[in-house]
Amino acid sequence: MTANRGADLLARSLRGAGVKRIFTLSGNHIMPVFDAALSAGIELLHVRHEAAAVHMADCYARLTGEPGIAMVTGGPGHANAVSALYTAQMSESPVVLLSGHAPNNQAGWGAFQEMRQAEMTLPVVKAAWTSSGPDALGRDIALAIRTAMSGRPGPTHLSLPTDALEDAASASPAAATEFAARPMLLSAADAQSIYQRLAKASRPLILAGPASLTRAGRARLLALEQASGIPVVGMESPRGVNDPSLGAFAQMLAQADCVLLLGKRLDFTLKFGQTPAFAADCAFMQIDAEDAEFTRSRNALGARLLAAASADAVSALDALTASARKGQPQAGAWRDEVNAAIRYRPAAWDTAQAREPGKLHPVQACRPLQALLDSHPDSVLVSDGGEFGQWAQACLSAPHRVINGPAGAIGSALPFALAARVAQPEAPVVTLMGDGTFGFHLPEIDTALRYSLPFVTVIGNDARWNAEYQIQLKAYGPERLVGCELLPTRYDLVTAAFGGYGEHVSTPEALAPAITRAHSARLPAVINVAMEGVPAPVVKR
Ligand SMILES: Cc1ncc(C[n+]2csc(CCOP(=O)(O)OP(=O)(O)O)c2C)c(N)n1
Ligand SMILES: [Mg+2]
Repeated sequence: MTANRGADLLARSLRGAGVKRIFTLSGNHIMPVFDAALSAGIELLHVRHEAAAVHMADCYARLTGEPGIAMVTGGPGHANAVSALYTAQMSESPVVLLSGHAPNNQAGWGAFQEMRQAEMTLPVVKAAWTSSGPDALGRDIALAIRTAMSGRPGPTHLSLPTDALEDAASASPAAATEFAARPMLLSAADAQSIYQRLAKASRPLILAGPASLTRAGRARLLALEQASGIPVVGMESPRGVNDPSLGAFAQMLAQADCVLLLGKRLDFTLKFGQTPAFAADCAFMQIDAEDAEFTRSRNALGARLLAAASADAVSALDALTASARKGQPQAGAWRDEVNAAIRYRPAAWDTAQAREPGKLHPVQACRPLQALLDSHPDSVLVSDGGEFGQWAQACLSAPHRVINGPAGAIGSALPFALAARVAQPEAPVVTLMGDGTFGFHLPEIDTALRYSLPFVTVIGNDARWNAEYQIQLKAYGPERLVGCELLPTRYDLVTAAFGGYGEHVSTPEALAPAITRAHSARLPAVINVAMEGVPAPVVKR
């Protein structure tokens, strides 16, 4: 077997760029890459559904700051992976999806699983294309990674025709510099004028987007807040201004007189900048890597958009912090008020109880996990969506936090948990999701066992798709509930059947000891909590 196939060029280029692992599911088209990865020393972590591979690459990227690489087979394997790209796109996560593809020399013939893959992917990625041949693969993978990491980070896609992978390649692997993100710097003049306008305002706010909500990103947000005295708030929830993890923040947002959108899109999460979410005379400025965002904001705000400057979020944060450090921070009363609102949780939560016997209230199902999260400086909190996810995000915090993000898609949390463990081999990984959500990627328990990836999952089991049930209740009334009921399935027993650790909890006192046992088991662990299905919290003071 020749060791300089296109597949070898691809694998060596990846390894040369520091890529150590690929999240994947096998298939005919990509077997040359499996073979080449073996020689190149790249670990293949193989999963049970292609979307899970993409979700894992997404979480891995968010936690490590490295690109997350997923690889799937052509046609149906590729199609299965596409849905998960939307979560990565909306969370601004640098994922590269590599998909096998029918050979170029059979293009249009009706080849096995031939499909217009790049076109199918385009709406959910920054760039997508099909490699032209073996010698292009080094350059292609470098461009795919560089594009994913630069500007507003996000997914890219490269389709890999089988003849490109199998035919001999004569090109050298792409150099490490070809993979490196290209910074988009904020000019010192823009930084200075934007900062001065903010400093003149009475109630300024800086809003950052999902890319800034990694642990390193949050450290940058804090540095800017401390240097400027201006509140800096990151937003990554599909619930937007009503994100329960931001407490009563919406009430402060409505009082702001000058808002800087720093890599934060002016989209549905911000109610498009309109009243009553914002004061009618609130001024806006925007720093973004994508000109299309300025157009979007101008359409929504007109003359209220005072300034627009191009830069990536990291560069902008650093430049603004440098500007802020040249002067005195603002007096902190407004900042303290905003932060107190964000921390606010109703006192009634401390005594919240389920009305039905044999069930826990969501607060009771979440809060006992905080002790485990507090036990390590690198612990990871993973939360999915649905009503239970909102309670989890409102009740718990951790040094690393990974949520489903503005995509609002459910199902990613279990694959996220596995990837979190890969990224953080020692720290507790705590995952919370609803019972409906758990069903999406349940067989990844098997993957977790194969790779010895322990974590603790709490399932808030209310035996329904409660988020949608609550919509029906509110919009159509209790007589018109349809299509949202599930069974009170014992997901702990399902987990145990795979070989993982399972417990069922139906009283509040039983949860804390169950968490301790689940953590000590050093297995993928699922605590199935019988939970009352209540609406997600909307926090107001
Ligand atoms: C991929 C995807 N499918 C469907 C939805 C719509 N949806 C949002 S939350 C939800 C219910 C989730 O149920 P569960 O995981 O049990 O959590 P619960 O709301 O019951 O706490 C559904 C169906 C979605 N957001 N994403
Ligand atoms: Mg549910």
